[in-house]
Amino acid sequence: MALDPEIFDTLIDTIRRFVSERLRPLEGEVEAADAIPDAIVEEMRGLGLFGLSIAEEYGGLGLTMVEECKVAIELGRTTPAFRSTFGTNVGIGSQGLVMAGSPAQKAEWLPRIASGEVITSFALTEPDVGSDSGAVKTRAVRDGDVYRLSGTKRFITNADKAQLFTVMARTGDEPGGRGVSAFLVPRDLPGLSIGEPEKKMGQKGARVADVVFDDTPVPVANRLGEEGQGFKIAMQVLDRGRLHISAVCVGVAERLIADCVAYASERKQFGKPIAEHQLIQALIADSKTEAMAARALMLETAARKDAGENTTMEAAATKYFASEMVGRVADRAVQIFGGAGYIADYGIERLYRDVRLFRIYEGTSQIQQLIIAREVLKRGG
Ligand code: COS
Repeated sequence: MALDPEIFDTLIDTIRRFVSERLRPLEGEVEAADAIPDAIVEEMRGLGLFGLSIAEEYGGLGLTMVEECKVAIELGRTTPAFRSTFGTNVGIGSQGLVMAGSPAQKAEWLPRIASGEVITSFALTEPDVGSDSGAVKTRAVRDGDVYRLSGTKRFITNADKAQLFTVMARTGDEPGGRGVSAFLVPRDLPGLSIGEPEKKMGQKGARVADVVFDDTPVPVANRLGEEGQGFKIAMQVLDRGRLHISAVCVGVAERLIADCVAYASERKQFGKPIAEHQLIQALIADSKTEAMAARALMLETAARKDAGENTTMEAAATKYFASEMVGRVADRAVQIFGGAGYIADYGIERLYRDVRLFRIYEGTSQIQQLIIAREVLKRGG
């Protein structure tokens, strides 16, 4: 159920202030340290950001998809790593549990996920399994009251901090997704280890690492849904996550456009601000038009999801357009800033590197094209 509009407006105002007054001044520091300051994580807990998508009965804010996307736009106006801090709790780390968890599983974990006491991660990708996520190799072999998990998960966001993983592992011999089940795996189980955080192109401050299972005993009570449902759970989680990512893309694009307008109004060449040159105006107009289109598409798809429609295709189309859009907007921003766009102090080259990931994670642009085409061909238009 949607929040009272006045309460929601107050939430947005508070988050907007938090982003501009607390987060934006720390962007350089986060980049240099590749870490989010603890004090900021604590403030995020206080604002309820870890529980945006979790029902109020479990201590979350219980936002609708439209509301969550509007919050994600605000968080998009700063270094994306800030959003990743609580992003797994709001999205891919918690939603398998929200969608397929038993009342006992929800009662055990959701209140602590919503408060941010527990950080969650989503463990699907493996060294040999990326886009073809039905080909998961990590095995879960039933042994009495436990499943014994063995295998390696790769590029797992927030793995270094997570106390709970939603892990997709193969329980059956059926090929593809049908043999995959989902499990809630606490960090402290024996045989579970975390690799060193990877060095990445961008999004410094958001860490990814391997999660390795070596005969890890996971209680049968921790399975999400029935055996064989894990792939579908993962796909439904991603359908939802792709909308949230699209909203972040819109936020980053709007931030970049505002930065371009400020710079172009001040920077003078040929005796006048470059904003008065029509070729610069064309770059700004293209970015604005595309950002508006992505925002409209994203909000319409979110509203359809709230209305209970199947939005697999629409979410893929939204993520495809929004992530490619913000790539073009960032590229134009570097162009408008010229030499300054290539220099670290201005922050534009940092966002240019940061946004590159949006076209890859939660499904590459090519996977989104495939999902869109399959569905359109099935529907006949
Ligand atoms: N919602 C619910 N069910 C879904 C679904 C969705 N979005 N997508 C697929 N399924 C179901 C299908 O209906 C099918 O069910 P049946 O076996 O009952 O017929 C089953 O899952 C298998 O579907 P499909 O045959 O389409 O699976 P494919 O192996 O062809 O894979 C893609 C489909 C490529 C779309 C999927 O693997 C994918 O999204 N890959 C990208 C994963 C990704 O985003 N990774 C990023 C890392 S995680 S941050």
